[in-house]
Amino acid sequence: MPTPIEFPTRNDHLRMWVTEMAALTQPDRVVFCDGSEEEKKRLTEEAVAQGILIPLNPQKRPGCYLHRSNPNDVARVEHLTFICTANKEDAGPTNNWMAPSEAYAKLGGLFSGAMKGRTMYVVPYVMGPVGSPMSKVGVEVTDSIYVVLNMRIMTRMGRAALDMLGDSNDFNRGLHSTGDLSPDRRFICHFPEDNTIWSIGSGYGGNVLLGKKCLALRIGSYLGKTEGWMAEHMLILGVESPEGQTTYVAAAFPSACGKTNFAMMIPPERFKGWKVWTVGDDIAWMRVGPDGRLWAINPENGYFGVAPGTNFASNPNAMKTISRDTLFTNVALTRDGDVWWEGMDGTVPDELTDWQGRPWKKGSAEKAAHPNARFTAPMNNNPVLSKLANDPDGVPISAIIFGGRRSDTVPLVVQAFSWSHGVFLGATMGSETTAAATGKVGVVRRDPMAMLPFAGYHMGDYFTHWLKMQRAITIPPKIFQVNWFRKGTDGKFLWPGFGENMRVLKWVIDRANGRVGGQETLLGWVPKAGDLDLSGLDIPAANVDQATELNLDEWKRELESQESFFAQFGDRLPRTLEIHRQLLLSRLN
Ligand code: OXD
Ligand code: MN
Repeated sequence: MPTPIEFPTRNDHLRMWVTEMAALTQPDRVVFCDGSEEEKKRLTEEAVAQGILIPLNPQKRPGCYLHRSNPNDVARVEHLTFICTANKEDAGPTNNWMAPSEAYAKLGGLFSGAMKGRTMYVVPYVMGPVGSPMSKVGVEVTDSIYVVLNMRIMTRMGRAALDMLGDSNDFNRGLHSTGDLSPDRRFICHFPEDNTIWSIGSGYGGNVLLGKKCLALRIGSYLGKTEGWMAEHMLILGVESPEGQTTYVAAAFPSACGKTNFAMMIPPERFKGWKVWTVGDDIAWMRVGPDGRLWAINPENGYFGVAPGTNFASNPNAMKTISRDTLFTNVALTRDGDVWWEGMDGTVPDELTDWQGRPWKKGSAEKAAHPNARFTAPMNNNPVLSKLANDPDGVPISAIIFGGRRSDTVPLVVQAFSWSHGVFLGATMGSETTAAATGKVGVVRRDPMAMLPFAGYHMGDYFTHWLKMQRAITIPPKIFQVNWFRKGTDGKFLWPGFGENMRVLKWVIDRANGRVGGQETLLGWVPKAGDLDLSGLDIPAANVDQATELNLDEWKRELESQESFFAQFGDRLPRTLEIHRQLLLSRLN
């Protein structure tokens, strides 16, 4: 007989739903999480005892633990991710769709009795600062201690969430079980019309930390469309000038384009007195304020970042952030109980334990850390955390940047002529696949606003929502497109990237504040000669010329590729976007 549920809340909607989920999954016991330190200690000890977490060397990494996931469960699974709207068309051509009745029945079968012999944890959480009118409450029930401990870092979790919810029925209902971890029985289903998420068969972050991609982006984007706000796959940062004026920027880059690095950037020597402050590194929720500007909050409370490639050169602030109280997933373990991954500072250790727990020797053909190994770290550890990161009002956004990974065609920086032209730039964003992913290098995968895997409804309607927002935003942010990844004929990057991106960011905020001129081109406004501060930059001037040049042949091909991308949206593609494509075509001709 399972023990009766002890409810720390009088909210009948929540009590009823938890009772239903327990009846379905049949756990041995149900535990409501309160978010306390005592609870963290208890669950961590339990996770260590069960081998779910391995304590790291407390001198080197105080409060840090290593988790190894099942080797078949190491990344988001887009092919097993579904948008379950009553109408198939509402999910659009870029999402997998399942009818809600079919999804509830199919996953219901898998969830039935799935928590037998296990504990069901009920995790109430807030996405966004507690009490902010922009924040949302979710409740995730899960049978994974790893999920609970990660949600503790990534969200404001426990008592505060129950207090914020009060008697309301307005919360996201998230059901998760690791099931048997079989990829054949793994599904991540979103029911935007019910504000519900069901995830089974995975223990990996993006599939199971339901506040992040599932609620903050897929369900969030749907709520945003319905309620008149925007949920975007964007970092948020503030750039402070030596005079103390801070300008806030939101930026969308596809996964693995260095968003976390950009969000925590340290300006180079040349920019003495300038500071970059992080508000968020992955997701922005944006609403129009009473002043007609767009205001953004970061709904998250921590960073779920990719470890490999992170080091004191690429991101010193991230290295400091993960020095304590961090959970590492699928990294390698050193002999003295520290973590290691490809691209870490210093020499490669002679011997390690690899991400699967196997002995590893220097020179081995296999990677010691999984390429998608992660750290989960509290945002408060970040030495450059913005003092407004917890502000319920958020920050006013002056510029929006769309970036991608393109070895040709797209210049270093361009400013859109208008909001709708900016939406066109975002909608046609693309990134090149790597050899590892497709076997063919340089194939452009269109990833509009970096939202292709994350828009919870029809992408054509999503573009329309972006265009409609203009009516409400009386002081719209300026929109820019950037590309740090253009290559020369020798196949080498033309632009040094990392901290040097501050030079481009400086032009962006100067433009946003109306402090600098620009030069009009076919594509948009670009920096006038001399306006991009290149002093002290140790690369040939010819590189910058190539990184900023506009190649007409490349652009003709680009526009053809955009045409076939747009075609799939049929009559849900807003005409405005096709008109922008045609206008550019006629300018080119
Ligand atoms: C992420 C992603 O994990 O975009 O943030 O894949
Ligand atoms: Mn992301």
